[in-house]
Amino acid sequence: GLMLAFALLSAVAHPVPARADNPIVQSVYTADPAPLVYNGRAYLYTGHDEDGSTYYTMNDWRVWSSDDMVNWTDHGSPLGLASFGWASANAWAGQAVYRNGRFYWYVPMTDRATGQMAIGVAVADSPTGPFHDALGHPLVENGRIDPTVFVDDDGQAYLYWGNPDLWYVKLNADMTSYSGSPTRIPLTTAGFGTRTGDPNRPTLFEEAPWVYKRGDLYYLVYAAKCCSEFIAYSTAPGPTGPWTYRGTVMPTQGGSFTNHPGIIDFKGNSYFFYHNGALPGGGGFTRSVAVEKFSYNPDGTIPTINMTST
Ligand code: FUB
Repeated sequence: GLMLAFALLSAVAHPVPARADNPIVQSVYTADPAPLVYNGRAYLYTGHDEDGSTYYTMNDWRVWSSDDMVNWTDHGSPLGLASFGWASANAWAGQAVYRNGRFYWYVPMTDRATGQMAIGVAVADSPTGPFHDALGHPLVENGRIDPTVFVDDDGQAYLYWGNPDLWYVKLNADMTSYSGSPTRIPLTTAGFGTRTGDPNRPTLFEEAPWVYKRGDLYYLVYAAKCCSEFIAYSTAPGPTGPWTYRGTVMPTQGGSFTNHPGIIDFKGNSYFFYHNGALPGGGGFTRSVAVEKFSYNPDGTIPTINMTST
């Protein structure tokens, strides 16, 4: 195992040995995993909690990759707040996608001009960057966080975001502009389950949406019911709904009051990415990303997935 890891890592530009077990990254605190499969390799885009944080202290994003889901290569920090001239703080949860030869990474940050969160987009020619601000201003000035991006089979791309509500907009083919106005997805209890005890939040949806399609079914996986969050999901016959609540993916576990999902298929298996507080010194603001292999049930439902116990 170790010799193989070093043999693999010696072939790459920035070899930083990563242990084969969870958490995936043990050299820094990471959060908000967003996996992407490109050209037979799994890329993992994450946030970065600064050491010793007692609130969200997040200034940059990180990229990691693997060809076996065991040995991970550190690609450093090809994107940060400093990449966006308009951003002042809070490098929170994003997602990267491949389209027409380029990589687009959607990330929320505080817009210095408004003091509110807004969503920016960075672009690169390689999955590991360097990324640069595609626009020089926010893509969506929405006071919201946690963008997830999905390109449907017909080529139409959608950008969704969350907390406290849930929205989407249709991206144009250039991936850096959109058509029409953002649309609010109705948070019905049939679609997103029932939360009790918070009149402002009648459903379980909290934040961290992750949208994808498998077969004919569209999946929306998300963090439910802060705090402490669990991971839940809904499905729909189309990318804009109507959504039906399907239950729990990952129970509340792991010593971080947030969790954040990302799902891919890779080399014939399905993988669920999440975060917790499992590293030494870990907690709600010093998180670490992890991954579990899983199999869909024959009817397409997602089984309950537990964190690697620590
Ligand atoms: O990492 C900062 C925020 O915490 C993310 O945007 C949320 O999804 C939660 O994980």
